[in-house]
Amino acid sequence: MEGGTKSKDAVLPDRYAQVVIGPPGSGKSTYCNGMQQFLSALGRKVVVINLDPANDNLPYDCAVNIADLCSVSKVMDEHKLGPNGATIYCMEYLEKNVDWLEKRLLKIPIDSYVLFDCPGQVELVTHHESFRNILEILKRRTSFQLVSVHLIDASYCTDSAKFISAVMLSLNVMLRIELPHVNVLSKLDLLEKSGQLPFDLEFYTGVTDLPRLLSSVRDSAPKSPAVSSPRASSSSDSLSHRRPRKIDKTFKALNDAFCDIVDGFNLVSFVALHIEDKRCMAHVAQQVDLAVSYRGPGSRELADLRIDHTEWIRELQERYVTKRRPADGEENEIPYCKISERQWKEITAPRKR
Ligand SMILES: Nc1nc2c(ncn2[C@@H]2O[C@H](COP(=O)(O)OP(=O)(O)O)[C@@H](O)[C@H]2O)c(=O)[nH]1
Ligand SMILES: [Mg+2]
Repeated sequence: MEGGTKSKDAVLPDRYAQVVIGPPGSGKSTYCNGMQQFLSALGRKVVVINLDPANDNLPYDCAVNIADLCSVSKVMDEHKLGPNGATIYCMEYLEKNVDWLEKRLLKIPIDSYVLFDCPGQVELVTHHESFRNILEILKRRTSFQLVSVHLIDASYCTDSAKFISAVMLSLNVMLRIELPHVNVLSKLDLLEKSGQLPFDLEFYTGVTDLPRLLSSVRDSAPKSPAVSSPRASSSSDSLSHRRPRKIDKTFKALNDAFCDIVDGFNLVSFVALHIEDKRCMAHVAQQVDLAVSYRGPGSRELADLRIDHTEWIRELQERYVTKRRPADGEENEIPYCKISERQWKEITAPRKR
């Protein structure tokens, strides 16, 4: 791996690390497990660090586990807090005791490739300072070259309003976290079960035309009658039926403004992932390497994949949306990945909760 000091404070060569974030249940721990196996098969020395104090059943062996310092269950018991409060408490505690983490990170061999499995509470990234401060300290003191990988459940695509909010969240996270960044639509295989997609997959991965998505939200929204309508004022009417037109107008203006911001930045796009699909994994790994110009074991092979983006998304559309599944092993073998299709499925199979 190529190295080099970043500043006069940094004494160690660069080490590369993915900061894996995303809402609870978006697949972060499963991703860390799969990515560890995948990159190891390409020759990287991959270690996983669990920074999620709510992670009870880890699917991987981790080099450092925040649970050895604090955990959500203990904090809930000791301080009579709910799960969200306890997670925030744990992050603040980790920030105060960041030397604990630093000491352990510095023991990890220099040529390792690190995956940080992070907590799922989005507000920790979007509104709270501790998590950001911890990353800052890591960058400064341990000379990690970080890239954030933000997982969003692909089932959001089935509901235009939810997808717009997921795009806004992704943009918010990108701007707050200020790292090279890759957005991932996870659990692609579940699209089959979540019902029909209003648009093609390419529309979502490319975030190509938010205004069109917005008009689909409006078309599907129930029309609200004017407040003066005698029926609307009856006590049995639901709140949405009594929503005045003025609010609809304000809501529309707000959504328009959101879409303008996302379009204006032109920053948000997604890479699609089904954890059991090795070619998806390779594509995500390739994009993550590109984001930080990683040069190390397997990076050339991944770069050589030469995946044509449009073709690839069409193939995924067929596999996961219009359901033309390849037979086991067909089309999915990657010559340089030493894990067979069968082994890969065993490693990554979704866990029963
Ligand atoms: N079908 C399917 N399930 C997945 C995939 N990735 C993760 N899961 C499942 O989603 C659930 C939540 O995953 P987990 O990694 O614990 O999410 P986290 O809370 O973000 O760490 C688990 O039951 C996983 O097995 C995927 O690509 N497809
Ligand atoms: Mg987890």
